[in-house]
Amino acid sequence: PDLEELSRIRHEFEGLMLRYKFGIDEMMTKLNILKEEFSYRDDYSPIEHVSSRLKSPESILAKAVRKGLEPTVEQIAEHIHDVAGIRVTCSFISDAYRIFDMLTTQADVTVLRVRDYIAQPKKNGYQSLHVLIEVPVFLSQQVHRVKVEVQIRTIAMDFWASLEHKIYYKYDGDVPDSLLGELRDAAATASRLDVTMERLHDDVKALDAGTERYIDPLAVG
Ligand code: 0O2
Repeated sequence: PDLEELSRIRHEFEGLMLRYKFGIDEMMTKLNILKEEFSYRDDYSPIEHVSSRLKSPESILAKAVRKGLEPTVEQIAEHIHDVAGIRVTCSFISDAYRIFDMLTTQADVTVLRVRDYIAQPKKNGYQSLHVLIEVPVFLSQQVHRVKVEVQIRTIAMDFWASLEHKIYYKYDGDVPDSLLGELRDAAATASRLDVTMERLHDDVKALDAGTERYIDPLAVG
């Protein structure tokens, strides 16, 4: 391609990335609203932490090659689903599903795909609830429906996944068997911790329910 063609491709790609950034902005607003509402309403929020990332052009191209795609804007938009990524960490498994329900029932959110690796962990032990959604972004001339991958997981799942991710990249995907075994054990330990913490949390809630009557401040007036 000549210089003019290259500059057109570059401009088109920048436009695509900008739309994904706007998709992230929309989703971050939704999650921050929920988080602030929770901290106003209760002294406990089911959302511990929210982070976002826009996949780098290098990772997009690497994934496109892996999937055997042409590196065009159309192919990327259609087949790479995690250019815009949001990660929500929660304290408890039930909170992960609560946040999932709150997001996916919002009127402007369309659910394209759900992968529940909490109910069905991956073979390596990975747990997380993935939902691919589409959210409208209102531009001056048109409305774009932007795909955003939301990963919802507990703190324990997140702790495991970040270390596993580092190890995976360190060994370039070829992790020694002994380490894989230890990672699977660690995933089982994290999962047991999640179950125990959830039970303790339920016990405390049951105790609280016996002593307090809850009044919803946002429902008053
Ligand atoms: P990074 O560096 O986090 O961006 P798809 O092409 O969407 O049909 P894909 O991409 O395998 O298939 O989708 P899936 O299963 O929803 O996983 C996408 C993302 O989930 C990954 O993105 C990771 O962030 C996370 N993930 C999935 N499996 C694992 C795992 O075994 N360990 C860890 N640590 N994370 C996992 P990327 O692009 O692979 O990586």
